[in-house]
Amino acid sequence: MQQEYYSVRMRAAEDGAHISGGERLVSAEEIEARVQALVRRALTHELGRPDLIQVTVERVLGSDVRGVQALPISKRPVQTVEQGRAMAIEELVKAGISREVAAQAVQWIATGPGPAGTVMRGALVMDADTGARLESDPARGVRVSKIDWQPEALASWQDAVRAEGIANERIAEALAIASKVVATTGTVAELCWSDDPGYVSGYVASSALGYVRIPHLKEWGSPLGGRVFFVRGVDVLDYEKALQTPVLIDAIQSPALVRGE
Ligand code: PML
Repeated sequence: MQQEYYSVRMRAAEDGAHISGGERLVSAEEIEARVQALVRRALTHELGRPDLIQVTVERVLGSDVRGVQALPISKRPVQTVEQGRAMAIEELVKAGISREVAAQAVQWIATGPGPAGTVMRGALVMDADTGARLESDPARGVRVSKIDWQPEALASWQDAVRAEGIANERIAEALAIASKVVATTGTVAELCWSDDPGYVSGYVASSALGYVRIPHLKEWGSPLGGRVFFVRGVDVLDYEKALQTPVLIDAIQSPALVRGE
């Protein structure tokens, strides 16, 4: 019998404002545990208890699941938010994004790209050359779903990066998303930092740069964060569909961690 997977998606909100979310792609045996973990994440978020938690479980055929290698991780040693944002712009320029567009993307995330300066539930899609925003629903943005690690690949990655203190769920999830979007959707580069007030790191990713971590991209306590996907020459509806194709991260690169930057 063909192997089946299940996409498990959670989103939590309070008064219509996004609080947290999560994506998994798991076997039937893992569904209950994953749903429980995602609901716990929603109920214990530092922004408070949501008034809405939506969990969706959807079957996915194994033949539709594509395997992708995790991007290698490196880190840039910045001390301040200003240095971090300047570094993010430099890395995006290296990835082929125009400097003006890179600066505009930083500005969007820093000021809240949703209606009236709020954070968005999904990511922004920006034309890498003109900076035009392309999401079909600019209030909501786009969401990457059906993404996870194959358990053995996750264990190898955790072993490879443990000594660096980054073998945690948040970074594993962000790395899986970045690896998927650059490998399978034609995304030129991604910029992301968290909207959690207690987490100030983020990254720039591209197929040539890998996953470049930047430890300071916002001030402690700020609820403003988000993701931008930079694209070139895509049909946005096809692009949004590609973000939903099922992917398992099934291999890591050697080295998984690039030191000495
Ligand atoms: C998020 O938690 O919302 C995104 C995480 C981005 C940073 C992950 C990292 O530290 O590399």
